[in-house]
Amino acid sequence: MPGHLITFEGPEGGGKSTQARLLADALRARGIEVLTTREPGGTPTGEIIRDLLQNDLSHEPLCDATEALLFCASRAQLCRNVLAPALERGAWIVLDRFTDSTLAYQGFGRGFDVATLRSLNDFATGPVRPSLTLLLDLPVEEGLARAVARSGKKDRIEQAPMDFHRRLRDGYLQLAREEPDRFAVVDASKPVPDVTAEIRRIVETRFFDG
Ligand code: T5A
Repeated sequence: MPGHLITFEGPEGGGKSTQARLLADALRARGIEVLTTREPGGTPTGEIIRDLLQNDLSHEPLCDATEALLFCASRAQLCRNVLAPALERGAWIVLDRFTDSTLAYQGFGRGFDVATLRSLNDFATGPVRPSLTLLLDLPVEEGLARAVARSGKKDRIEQAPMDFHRRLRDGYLQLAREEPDRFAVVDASKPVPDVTAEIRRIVETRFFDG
């Protein structure tokens, strides 16, 4: 596909939304067509799934398998209807969370078999793959404190025990070690301008010959 998909990943509160917006602005300033979106969500169906996943809409406990499948359902809709057509026409996409979130949260966090989740991801994404994944890494206590300071409460997944959050952070770092050509790990505990500068440096090196 002629376009590029850049994904932001990491534990809660790492600044993914903030940095995704800043990176999209910088790419647009170069005259590139850039689409920004998020998971779960990014389509009308995906946004309904997001509400279901985050806000206890059904008023019954979601079982872990349902949770995993709902994330993949939202992904399938986004890939087919938005990402693949945009990449085909040469656009760049800056995406707040993607397949690695399922491996980290549902795999390392909830304990599902990672190979099975990779198959589900492949089924959901079809040919769509990230060119670059920016892993915004920080201690989980710090990230959760930021997320709570912003919204005043924890959503359904943020309420999970600290062990869950520590496992998924370690899982992300393992995924990054396994695919060093795709992943770049960024220290997200630094101030916003420092994180932005590091991301610019990585993107320049990766796509614009430094
Ligand atoms: N999920 C998602 C799965 O379990 N499986 C999946 O397959 C997928 C796709 C999504 C939830 O779903 C889970 C993961 C999540 O639990 P969400 O609301 O999209 O939920 O939550 P997050 O993606 O975690 O996003 P957050 O909004 O919590 O955090 P961000 O986007 O990382 O951070 P951001 O930019 O919103 O910043 C948070 C706060 O910190 C400040 C910001 O101003 C803001 O107040 N901040 C900083 N403060 C100090 N220093 C910095 N460097 C800062 N950067 C930002």
